[in-house]
Amino acid sequence: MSAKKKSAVTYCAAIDLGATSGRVMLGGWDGKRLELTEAHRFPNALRTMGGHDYWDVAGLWEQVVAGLRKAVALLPEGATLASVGVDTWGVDHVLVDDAGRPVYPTFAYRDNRTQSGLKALAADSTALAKVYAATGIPNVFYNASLQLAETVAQHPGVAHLAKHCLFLPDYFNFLLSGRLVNEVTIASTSQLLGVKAPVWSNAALKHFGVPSSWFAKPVLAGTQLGAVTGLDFLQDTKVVAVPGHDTACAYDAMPAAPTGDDLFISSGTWSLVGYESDTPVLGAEALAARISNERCGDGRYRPLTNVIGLWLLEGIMKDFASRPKTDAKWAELIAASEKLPAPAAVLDVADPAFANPASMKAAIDAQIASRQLPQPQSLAEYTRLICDSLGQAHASAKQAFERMGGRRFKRILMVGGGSRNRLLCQATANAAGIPVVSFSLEGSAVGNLASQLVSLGAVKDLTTFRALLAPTLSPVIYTPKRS
Ligand code: LFR
Repeated sequence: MSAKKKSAVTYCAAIDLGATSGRVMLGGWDGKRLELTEAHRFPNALRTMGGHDYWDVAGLWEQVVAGLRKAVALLPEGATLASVGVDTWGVDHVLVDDAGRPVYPTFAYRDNRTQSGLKALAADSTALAKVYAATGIPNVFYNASLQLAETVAQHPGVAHLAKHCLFLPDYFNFLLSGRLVNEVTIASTSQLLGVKAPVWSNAALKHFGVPSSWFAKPVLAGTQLGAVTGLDFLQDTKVVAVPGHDTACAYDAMPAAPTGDDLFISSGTWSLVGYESDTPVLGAEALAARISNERCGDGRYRPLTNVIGLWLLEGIMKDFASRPKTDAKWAELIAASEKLPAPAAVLDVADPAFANPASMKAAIDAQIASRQLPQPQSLAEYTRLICDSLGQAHASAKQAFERMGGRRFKRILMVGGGSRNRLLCQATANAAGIPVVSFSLEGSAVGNLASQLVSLGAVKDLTTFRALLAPTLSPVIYTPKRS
């Protein structure tokens, strides 16, 4: 037995990469309470070259290493980092050879290369229904299935050159541990994983022409991949394959009632509206409502709808030189928007023109002109219109889930950046007619840490973690109001 006294606090690092920002969070768990410290935060953006959009994967890795160094520097004297885990946005991937060397660039999911595949599948209702029945994932422009189909069609040689398809968290896990593993939550964003059992769907792989040899049977979240290799400042730190998908992590962090009548919104660049379930929601109506049956870390389902989210607000800000640059200015903008009357009509936020426009203002104005709606005159008016439109879209998703999933939701739990936006929370409560409980929580990072703590045996299970987390939070409750 080691003579060293074991620290009463378990320290883990969550590497949480989002499409517009990334962070490394240090979590300290004393058996009852999670202390979160932001070790490192950095901006992220897709890079455009020659008319295509890519991720700077090497740049992200550099930030991950810088963040881990800072996390270690924050540890109290004598303490060590027990483990690290990585979560990222969904669908994007690195094709590697047997040694893990990338053989193809990593495109960003907003790149337009999937447009023709998207339209072709949308036009073939038989194939669409077959793919949905096989995978439980609807036809969305960013799907890894469409991306990989385009890669293989454009460059057939890649089918031989590449030996593994690693989704981004899988790839960072490889850089940390040397293990080439696919994790289940991130695999489930691809539209290539089976919806019945969490194994790759031959029907989907065949439909998209993607080699099945690229994928290994996905591991459940919480699987330990061994010690960090190759970073001299980390000794005996384990790499845990946490839920690799940031949305799965955010859902894990929800201090949900065990009765199952909470609807979840992880509100960030996207608004991910959904819930946890033992069964998927399938069929023609679910496909028409674009319900994605993604997986939880333990293999259960997260039926959810992907609403465009704060991407709209982030986009409109770029078009206004007067955009707020400090927290105080943000608060002023939100206060000014709150005072405005509710807009006469909301935006159709599912408009494909909002996916990756050169100017979000121009895209919004075009919809407004075509529907002959009143033209917003100021940034406050756009902000109000966007938040009310998102609130309405959240409420529509709730209704769809109640109808199809046979549930009745009593509350909406909100985490992520948008949970700090009063206007958005109130608009959601008003449109949905039930309270919104907002947690101002870095949901993905907390869920990432929860998975590590359970894997290390520092917490019994996720239910226990949620029960211990809930009383340590200070939620804000928004009750529905008539505007
Ligand atoms: C959110 C998210 C969504 C996914 C989108 C694209 O960050 O992971 O869940 O649909 O990004 O991957």
